[in-house]
Amino acid sequence: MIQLYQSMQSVCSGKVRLVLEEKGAEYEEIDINLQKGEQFDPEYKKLNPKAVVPTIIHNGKVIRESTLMINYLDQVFPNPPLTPDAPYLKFRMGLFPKMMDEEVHPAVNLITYAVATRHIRAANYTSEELEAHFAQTSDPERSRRQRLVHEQGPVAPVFAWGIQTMDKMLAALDGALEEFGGPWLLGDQYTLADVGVTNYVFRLEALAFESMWTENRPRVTAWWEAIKARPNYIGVTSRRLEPGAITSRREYGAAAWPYVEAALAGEGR
Ligand SMILES: N[C@@H](CCC(=O)N[C@@H](CS)C(=O)NCC(=O)O)C(=O)O
Repeated sequence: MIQLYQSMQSVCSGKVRLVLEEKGAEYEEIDINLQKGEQFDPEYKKLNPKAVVPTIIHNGKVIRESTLMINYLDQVFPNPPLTPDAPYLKFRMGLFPKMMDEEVHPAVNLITYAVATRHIRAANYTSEELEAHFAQTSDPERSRRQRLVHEQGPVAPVFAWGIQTMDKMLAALDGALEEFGGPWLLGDQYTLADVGVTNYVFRLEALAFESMWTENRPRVTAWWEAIKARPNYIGVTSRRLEPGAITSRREYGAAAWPYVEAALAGEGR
């Protein structure tokens, strides 16, 4: 049995659940409440010194970093395989997590914070508690940006960068679907490339930003419908939380949509 330290709405935890569901592996979810700062608990930091989720324990070993983790799980549970055999496809698969880890993950954090999290935090925390939260982060640059969008919301120029980065990700999905002919990003085989991007697209949908692909990217629209129809899609959130249950973010997202349109039109570039 695998222990998965996670948060139901975290994109990185979602990647891991998608793989565990695809493999039919048994796992126990242990929630780390990120809003309450449980990731900074000294006991948890012994498992994950960066104070982030997810972390898994498998056969007494601690495994962290979601991209490395899903590769590990694909080897530990070989069926169905989620890595192509052909070297070129393996290389193409690797470009996706590189883009997610380096560009898309910081962008999605920022967008979510600017659109929704700031309202949730403002309603539930005193200014002293918020200050304490910003102060204890393990990544000062991320904290600086969060503080900025906490104060300014989607008006902050960095929000446009976040949206343009997500648009670049959607263009990369579209490019792969065109090159390999679908239905999955690398063609016939559903792979870790599909797994690794699913939660980022899910987040855009949870913020009611799906027009970013439904309006002009029919290949991405068809891929996304196929992704949602897969049995492992239950892992995108958690078996305990239906994907459709995340509705409050859509209201916040609808209010922010004019800023998304402005960013897509090139303002703030
Ligand atoms: N590189 C790490 C990133 C993990 C990460 O950023 N996790 C977020 C949730 S998606 C988190 O725990 N954030 C808590 C915080 O920043 O305080 C991975 O892929 O596992």
